[in-house]
Amino acid sequence: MALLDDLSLAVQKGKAKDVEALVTQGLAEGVSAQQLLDNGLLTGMSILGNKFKNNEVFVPEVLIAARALNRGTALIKAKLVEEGVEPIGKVVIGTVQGDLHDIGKNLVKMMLEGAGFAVVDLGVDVSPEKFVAAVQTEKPHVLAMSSLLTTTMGAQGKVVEALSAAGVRDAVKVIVGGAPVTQAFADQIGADGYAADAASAADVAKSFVLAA
Ligand code: B1M
Repeated sequence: MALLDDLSLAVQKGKAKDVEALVTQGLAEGVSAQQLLDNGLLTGMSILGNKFKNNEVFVPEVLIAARALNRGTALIKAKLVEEGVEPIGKVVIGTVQGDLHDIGKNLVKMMLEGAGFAVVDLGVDVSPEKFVAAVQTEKPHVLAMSSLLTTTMGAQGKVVEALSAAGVRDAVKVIVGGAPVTQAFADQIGADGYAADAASAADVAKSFVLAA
């Protein structure tokens, strides 16, 4: 579909206004939010990601593209999140210390909100202390952590340890994810759940709340 190709291209070029216009147009024409996300926005980022890997583009281009992508997902979120629904539970979410990647984390947040959760977003580069403090004050059902770097995924384990040290490990279910994270890694650090993608993260969080 031409609109989805144009959307992918607009993300790659970091054209935020074009991204906004194309997403708005797509929604008005009845293109599903999922299609706009998977076949437009994320396709664009995936193509750019390969160029980044091959040193054909560099950090500034990727950063500008990420901002454009986030403008698009904000519009989609408005479509996905139902109005006036009572939250089914609360989630605290963040990207771990040392890690600035937030596109995947934002998608997980969006899916959680779409599934009816109230979400407290701590942002990126979140220290174990900050995660623990948020669990103590917000009292969420689920703590969700994202990590995109092999060098930062270990910080997820540090957060689990910090929760235990603070005596609040049993007060919350911990879900981890992000490109380098696996079920085996989640088991190794003592997380309660792992999800490979944003939609599955929402399913796992829901299963914890429904089982409680
Ligand atoms: Co970065 N980067 N980056 N980067 N970057 C990667 C991750 C990399 C794979 C690129 C590469 O070299 N091939 C590589 C990591 C290598 C590794 O560790 N294995 C890398 C690197 C090396 C770096 C720097 C070190 C580069 C440098 O400075 N030399 C640097 C680190 C900065 C830091 O964090 N301290 C860096 C910087 C950046 C930018 C700032 C430029 C930018 C981030 C902008 C932003 O996020 N606002 C950026 C980007 C955009 C990427 C790529 C291109 C795209 C990542 C992305 O957003 N994907 C990425 C290459 C790639 O993936 N092709 C790359 C789309 C997103 C939807 O996917 O986040 O995986 P993802 O989320 C998925 C799942 O993982 C899952 O759900 C989502 C899909 O539904 N998921 C969860 C995520 N979190 C979850 C949590 C859950 C459950 C599921 O439960 C709680």
